[in-house]
Amino acid sequence: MEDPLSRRALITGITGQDGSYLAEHLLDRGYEVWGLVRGQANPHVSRLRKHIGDVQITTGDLLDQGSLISAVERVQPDEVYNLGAISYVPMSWQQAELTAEVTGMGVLRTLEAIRVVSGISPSRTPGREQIRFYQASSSEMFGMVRETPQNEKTPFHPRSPYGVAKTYGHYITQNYRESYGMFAVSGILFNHESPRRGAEFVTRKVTLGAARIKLGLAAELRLGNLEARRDWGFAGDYARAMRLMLAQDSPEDYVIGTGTTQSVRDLVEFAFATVGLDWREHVVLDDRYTRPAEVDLLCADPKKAREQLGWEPEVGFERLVTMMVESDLRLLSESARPEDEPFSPDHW
Ligand code: NDP
Ligand code: GDR
Repeated sequence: MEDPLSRRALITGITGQDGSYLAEHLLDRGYEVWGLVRGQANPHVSRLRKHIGDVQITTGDLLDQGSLISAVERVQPDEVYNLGAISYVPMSWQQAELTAEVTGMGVLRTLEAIRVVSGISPSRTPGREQIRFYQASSSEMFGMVRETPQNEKTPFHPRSPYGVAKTYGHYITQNYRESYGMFAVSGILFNHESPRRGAEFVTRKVTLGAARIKLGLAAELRLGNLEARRDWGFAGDYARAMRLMLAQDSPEDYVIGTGTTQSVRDLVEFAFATVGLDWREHVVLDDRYTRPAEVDLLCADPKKAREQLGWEPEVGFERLVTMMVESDLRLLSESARPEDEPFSPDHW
């Protein structure tokens, strides 16, 4: 494999939470980093540029095969990380077809772009210096699980159109590896969070909610199912795992998580206690936030990643939540007027 210091990466979904952490990590390792960005004037690009100056941008959309071929042709990457998706699970019931197109078929289109640009066919397999492909698979594929913790061999039973689309993306990645000999891998990542997490996801909704209530900007926080359990880790740790998967000698899939699990109730209790509040005085249960089909319990078995990649998470649940609450208190305190608040409180 080439010297990692001279490698070039193309990241779809670079304007999202994971895209920003992965871009930082790869730049730190000496990579040249390109981001695929959709739209004429994507408002998220200025936020990305503000934090990470050295990323180069090329346009394209996971819905448009030609644009992906052009992007791969232009960038000539050594590695492609497909992080782009409709990633918010409730949205996938509201826009099930679009979710299938972006989150599912977008994977096929990205693999096809690599295959076409590399001239790969059943009779012409890739050479040693082929483009390596990472697919952002998800613990949502496990869905209704019958065994815990979950590892690479646990069967899938997705519970949302998002989970179904991710399962297609996972299998088509495996299929391109088996059909064409491509270096194509999936990281089955469990929930990972950070101060950059979108405000619609439960961790950030809770840390922003606790900070707002603490600062007198709100009185209550409305939530759905408090009993769901997740394996929550820190997004910065998970970006390291993505690169490691592409740096192996052979292409394999890996489960990435902390191996611990907490309920939404635990999350709320801890976040509110961090700012000296009793959550029971502020949290209101609201049916609008419950889902047609829930994933009750997720907990990773990251043994393979630990043993083969040497990967370990560095940030635990309490440090993660504290980091997010402190960041939100700072952001809200720095906002001069309510309309300057960093994110809208209600994404539903
Ligand atoms: P985000 O929702 O923060 O980011 C999603 C990204 O996808 C954005 O950059 C968005 O760009 C881009 N995107 C959306 N639609 C398209 C499209 N049609 N064409 C190109 N790009 C598009 O997600 P995360 O960063 O949290 O997650 C990254 C990936 O990892 C996703 O695929 C997610 O499903 C998966 N994943 C995430 C986990 C987590 O806990 N965070 C766990 C397991 C998997 P735009 O600026 O244009 O909106
Ligand atoms: P998830 O994350 O669906 O696991 O998908 P999310 O934070 O949205 O939900 C986690 C759990 O919290 C419960 N919940 C609520 N969730 C939200 N968003 N808002 C609420 O008010 C609320 N109340 C309770 C949910 O029911 C659920 O059980 C995330 C995404 O990043 C996916 O893209 C990724 O693949 C998976 O993590 C792994």
